[in-house]
Amino acid sequence: MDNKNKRVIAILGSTGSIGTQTLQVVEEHPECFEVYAITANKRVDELIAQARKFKPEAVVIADETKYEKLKEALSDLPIKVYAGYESICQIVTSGPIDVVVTAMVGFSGLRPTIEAIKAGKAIALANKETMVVAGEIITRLAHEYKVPILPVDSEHSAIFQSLAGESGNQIEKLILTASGGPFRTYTASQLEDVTIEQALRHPNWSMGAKITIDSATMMNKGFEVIEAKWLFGVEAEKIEVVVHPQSVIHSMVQFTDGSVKAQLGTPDMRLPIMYALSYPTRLSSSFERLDFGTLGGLTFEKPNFETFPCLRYAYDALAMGGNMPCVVNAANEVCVAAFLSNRIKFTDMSRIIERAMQSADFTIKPTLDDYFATDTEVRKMAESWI
Ligand code: MN3
Repeated sequence: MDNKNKRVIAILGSTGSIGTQTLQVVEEHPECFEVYAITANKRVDELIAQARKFKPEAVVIADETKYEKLKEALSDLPIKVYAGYESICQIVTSGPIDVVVTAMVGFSGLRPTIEAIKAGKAIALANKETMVVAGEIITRLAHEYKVPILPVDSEHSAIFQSLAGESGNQIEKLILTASGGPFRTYTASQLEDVTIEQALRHPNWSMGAKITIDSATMMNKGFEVIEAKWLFGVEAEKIEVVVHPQSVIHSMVQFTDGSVKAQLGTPDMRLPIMYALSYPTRLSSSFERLDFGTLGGLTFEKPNFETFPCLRYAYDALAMGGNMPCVVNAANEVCVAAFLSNRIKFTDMSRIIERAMQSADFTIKPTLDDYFATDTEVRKMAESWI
């Protein structure tokens, strides 16, 4: 990549963990990237600071009550200011944008991602819920509009990197590594009394609150299995999860000759973000290196599906197909928010998700509208049980 070939990017969810790290990648290589648009949900002060620093063409705040403040704070700069969810869905279609980094949280990522694909924009996919909910539609649209979906999730980036140069070669198995989260060694009864603070203390990765809780329940890994199925076209039976507490191997691919390829690195999200944005080129970075001399052992163990039932529910949902992954996602979003606001216990989350799977209307061939209806229905249902 060179100056004449700057990639023009839009970052949805620029004030979140992935969003701010994406901007750090831009700072690392200003000659390669140009920020066209940034959007945030409601963190208006952070958005103002980012806009003043990176001077994008446009900024969008989803929370319309924050519009006046944002507009006022940027009034001395030639930056277009918009508000509302609809504006986010529109801004991604802007002509100059090459890549849309989808880094917002949850189901809300679905519509802007679809709009971006239909406008022919490459997707740097950080919002895994989009793939969990509607992987079938997203992959079909990406194929139809000839749009690449570049994984930002570290496991999927590792698989993507391991597959470089392997086109045409058969995959025997994808092996997703999991840190196991803060409660890896806990028993089911110990899990009953864990606190929000404990659940938010991830051993290796620094991430947003939603995904950190998902990591603690291992729902995150379950979602990554679903994400891997759609990104790489590999059936669930061929996707294995292995717990690897050091988070040095980010995931692996086993080929039909028995050979296994892995990608290793420090647990730093800027690495997969940068690879997604510069693909197929690798850019230099000042990030920390692995030091094998001091690394010590790498260990592996089987995941515990009894203690962490959310992982099992994700496999079950994938096997059932239809709108079932959407059901699990909606129930999970409600549960994580309820846990984070101290309204339910940690172990209530999996109980409510299981109940939602048993109670929701099942549709085997959902349309996009069906996904929205399922999401609304399940949220209402799960809220009523809390
Ligand atoms: Mn991940």
